[in-house]
Amino acid sequence: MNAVQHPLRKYIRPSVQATGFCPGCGDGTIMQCVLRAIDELKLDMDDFVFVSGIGCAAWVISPFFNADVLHTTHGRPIAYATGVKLNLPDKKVMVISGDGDLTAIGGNHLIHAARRNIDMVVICINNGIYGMTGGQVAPTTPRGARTITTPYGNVEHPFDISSMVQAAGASYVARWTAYHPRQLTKSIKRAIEKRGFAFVEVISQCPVQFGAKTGAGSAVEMLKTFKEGSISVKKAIEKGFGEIGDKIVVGEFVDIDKPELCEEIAKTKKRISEEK
Ligand SMILES: Cc1ncc(C[n+]2csc(CCOP(=O)(O)OP(=O)(O)O)c2C)c(N)n1
Ligand code: SF4
Ligand SMILES: [Mg+2]
Repeated sequence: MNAVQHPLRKYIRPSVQATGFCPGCGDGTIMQCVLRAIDELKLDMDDFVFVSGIGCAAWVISPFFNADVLHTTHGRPIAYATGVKLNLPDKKVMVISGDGDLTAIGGNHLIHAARRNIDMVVICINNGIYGMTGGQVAPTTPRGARTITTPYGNVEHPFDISSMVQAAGASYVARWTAYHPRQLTKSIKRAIEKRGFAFVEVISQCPVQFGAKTGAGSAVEMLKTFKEGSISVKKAIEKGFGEIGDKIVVGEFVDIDKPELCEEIAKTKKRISEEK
C-alpha cells in the first residue's frame, strides 16, 4: 500500500526528512501556513525567491523549501531581498525571519524597506526572545520578563512591531498568532498578492526558551494565552485601545495602494531615456 503523502510535501526538498524545530515550536505551524497560502493561490515555487536571516525562524525556509532560498547573515535578509527584487522585479520575494533578526540588528532595514514601499512580503515570527542562541532578551520581550540576560526582569519597553512598520509606510500590515492558522494563511495570501511592502507579524510560541525562562509555560499553555489573550482590531477599536490592557491586537491594520519602488524606478528610467 502506498504511504499517504502530506499535501504540502511537494513544496519541501525531497532530501529533507524532518525539521529541526523543538517539539511544540510555532515555527512548524507558520511554515505550513506559508505553504498553504502558496498552494491555495496555485503559485509555483519558481515564482519566488525566499530570503531569511539567522535564528530559529530563519530555518522555516531553509533548507526546507524546494525553491530558490537565500539563508543570509544575521539582520540582513531585507537588504539581500531588496537587491534580489531590484534585479529580478518579476519574482515574488518573501522574507521569513525572527523578531530579533528583523527588529534588533536588522531594524533599520525593516523601517526603510517599508518606507520605500518595495514589493516584497516580510513574515516576522515574533516569539519575544532570541530563541536559537539560548533565550536572550529581544526588543520584543515583555517588560518584567526574566530571560537569560535579564535574570531580574526586563526593564526595557518592547516594540509594537506592526505599529512601527505601519508608521514607516507599508502597504499591508497584519498581525496574528500561531493560534490563528486560518486567518494567518488568509493574510499571507493577501500579502503575496499585494503590490508593495507587505508585512505579517506572527506572535509565536517558543516553549523551550521563552516558555521556560519567563514562566509562560508549555506550548499548550502559550497557545491558550494567545487564544484568550488576543482581541480583534475591530473589537479593540470599539473598546478604545486604552481599555484593552495587554491583550494582543490581531487582524489587518493596513491595506492600501501606493506607488511601489521598482515601478517608480522603471518609470523614472523610461522618462530619462525619453528626455535624452
Ligand atoms: C552579527 C551577528 N550577531 C549575533 C549573532 C548571533 N545570533 C544568531 S541568531 C540570533 C538571534 C535570533 O533571534 P530571532 O531573530 O528572534 O530568532 P529566533 O531564534 O527567536 O527564531 C543572534 C543574536 C549572529 N549570528 N551574527
Ligand atoms: S528554541 Fe524556541 S524558537 Fe527555536 S526551535 Fe526551539 S522552541 Fe522553536
Ligand atoms: Mg525570536
